[in-house]
Amino acid sequence: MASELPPGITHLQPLVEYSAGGSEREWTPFTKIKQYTNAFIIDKQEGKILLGYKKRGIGAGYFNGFGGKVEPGETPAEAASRELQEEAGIDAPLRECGTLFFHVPGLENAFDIHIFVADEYSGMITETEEMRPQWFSTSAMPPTTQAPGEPALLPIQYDHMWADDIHWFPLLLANKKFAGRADFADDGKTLMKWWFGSEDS
Ligand code: 8OG
Repeated sequence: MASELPPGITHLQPLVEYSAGGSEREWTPFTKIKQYTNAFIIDKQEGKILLGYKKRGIGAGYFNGFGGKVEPGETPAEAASRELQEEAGIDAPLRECGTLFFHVPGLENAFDIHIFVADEYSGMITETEEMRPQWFSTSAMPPTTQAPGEPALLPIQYDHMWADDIHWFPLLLANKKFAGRADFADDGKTLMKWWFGSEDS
């Protein structure tokens, strides 16, 4: 069953609601939209996902995928590849798997974030001025066996991520196509209202 989409979501395929909250509130009006990207590497065989600890800018102190603004003349896919190279030093066959429409009152622009994923990469993962890359386990429990000398991978640290991420990461990890919206409070941290859906249930 298709749900009515929050304003700002332009997903073409029908979406089935996956997670929603703050339904007693209205969606915050916005005037302008800026395009952003966010890219994740998921190694299914080893059960791990590459995130980066953001050292500066919007979302500093959070773990996140690698991404940023789509520059004039770029497609979102081109911007995602550029940002992945700039922030983590790697290339990957990224495919778009979702969109996150993100709004903080007081900010002129709402964010239309194109989410990309790849299950392989080339190059050497490198810490940059903006991001410190780190692998996390994709299972809720840390793996019980590791290669000798390798530290155990932590599970995904949702309490050190944007507050909406816990509501759509399961769709990303399950390889689903998804779209959603998250509205934050003036503090830019407190999640007030959200809706996420995927193409199939
Ligand atoms: O250029 P800069 O790195 O500052 O761009 C901000 C990045 O943060 C961009 O990749 C989009 C991403 N981002 C938000 N909001 C949210 C959110 O709620 N969840 C996640 N995972 N990423 C977000 O701007």
